[in-house]
Amino acid sequence: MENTGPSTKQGATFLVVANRLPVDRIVREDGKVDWQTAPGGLVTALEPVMKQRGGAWVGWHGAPDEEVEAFEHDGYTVEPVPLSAEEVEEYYEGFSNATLWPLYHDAVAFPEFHREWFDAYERVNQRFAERAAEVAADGASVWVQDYQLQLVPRMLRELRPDLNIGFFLHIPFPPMELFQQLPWRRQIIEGLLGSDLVGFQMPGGASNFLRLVRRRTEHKVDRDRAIVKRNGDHECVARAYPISIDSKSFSDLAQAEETKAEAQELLEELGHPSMIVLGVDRLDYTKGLRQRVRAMGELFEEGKLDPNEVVFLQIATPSRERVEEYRRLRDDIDLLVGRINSQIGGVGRPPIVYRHQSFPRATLAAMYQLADIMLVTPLRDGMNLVAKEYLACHSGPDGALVLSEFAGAARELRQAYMVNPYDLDGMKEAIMHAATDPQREKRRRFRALKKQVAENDISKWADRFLSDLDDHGKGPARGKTSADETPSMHFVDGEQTSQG
Ligand code: ADQ
Repeated sequence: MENTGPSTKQGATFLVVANRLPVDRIVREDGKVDWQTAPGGLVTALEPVMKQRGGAWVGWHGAPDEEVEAFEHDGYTVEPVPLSAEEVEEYYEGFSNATLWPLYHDAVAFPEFHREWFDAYERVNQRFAERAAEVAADGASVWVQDYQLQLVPRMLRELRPDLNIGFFLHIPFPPMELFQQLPWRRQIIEGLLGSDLVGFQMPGGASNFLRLVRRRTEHKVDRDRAIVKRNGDHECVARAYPISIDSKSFSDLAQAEETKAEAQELLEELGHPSMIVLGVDRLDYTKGLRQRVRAMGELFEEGKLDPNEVVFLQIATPSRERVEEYRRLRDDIDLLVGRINSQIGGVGRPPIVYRHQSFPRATLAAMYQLADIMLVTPLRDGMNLVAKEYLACHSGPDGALVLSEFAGAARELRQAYMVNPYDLDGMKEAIMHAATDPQREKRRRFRALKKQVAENDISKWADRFLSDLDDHGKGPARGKTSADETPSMHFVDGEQTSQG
């Protein structure tokens, strides 16, 4: 991948615009200010892209009521956008995480609709658009990220019609029947239509979106694109680009001597069990933790898994703790794990080792190395990078991935042991299947899965998206080619689903 976007005096020729910067500003106990990598899938995915391409990353720095100057970081410019405490509450915790997040994830929690939250969302989106407009060079490519910023593409196009504007949604795009609940559905669709290219994790997301455009707006839809008639026509192409990870750097990390030593220490701490079952998630109700812990608890209770031999290690990163649903989930999991451990455990190590904390990437890699079975069982997930990280890091030939049908990753990782996380008995069966499958069969599945992740990494994903953006964009920095020259499908196969 060439370095297409250094910052210049005239502005950056490549920009990422995301709610959060890849680094959080933290103030240490001694008052010293420091920056540390922000957790979450978006940063894991985009940081390597940015390091390679250079340019500018526009986003919030994670601390409210604070203006921070732009600075250089890892070869690109960080452009912090300020948010007030009230905006964090209404735009971020409110509209983004208590309205859009549950609505886009099959309404697995009840979405709340408040007009003042949307007002804040609009105001903050405008601020992001203005900052991007200020720092982008003529004809630059701007890549807007995720559900917090869906109004930015249109706002940005109005400010800077010369730019190539791409948008990528990291979470599912819901079916029309659900999306239509949203009182501000028209603004969101029009916001996204400001893009030259809108990317989704799944083909179903792209078709859900185009169906809405056809039914709910006056714009024409032709195959995979909407023809938007406003301020001069433009075409907005909608396609699937399943995201991945920097596979090589994860597998190198897992192979490093320090990581292997850390894995040995961990094994010691766990008392050398004969089987380690692992879960790694942000503590989020979409990740299916309640169901997973119950399934494992029942397997221990019924004696199908021996607590002296098997340990279930569940890591949950604290997340969105000021949102009510998340606090409730945290309490539920604490209670559930406590109950199971007190009923089943002996005096030694408990059957469920639960850690509610964030770990350095090297420690996660050590855990992935050790895990005989990886449980990834979300109720709904755009992709789920943890599944791919496990496959990149686990080097033994006998790993096993138990994967929810409702994770985007299930579409590519077909050799996983698939589960419907709502079906507790089915999930227990799949876990036992993974635990008892003959070695030959396990190895066959695992080899195929590892190959998939090694061959489809994050740079392939970014290159595909950005080269399509170059093809469809209209800025003078990139030549426009005939849309018909580009193959219209970029996903693994052409199957269409109703979920995005
Ligand atoms: P997330 O919902 O954040 O991402 P996921 O894709 O699983 O979900 O990424 C989580 C990231 O956080 C992983 O890189 C993982 O290693 C890291 N992480 C998890 N637990 C951790 C811990 N205890 N300590 C440190 N790091 C931890 C959103 C969408 C996903 C989509 C991604 C990328 O919801 O569906 O895959 O964006 O598009």
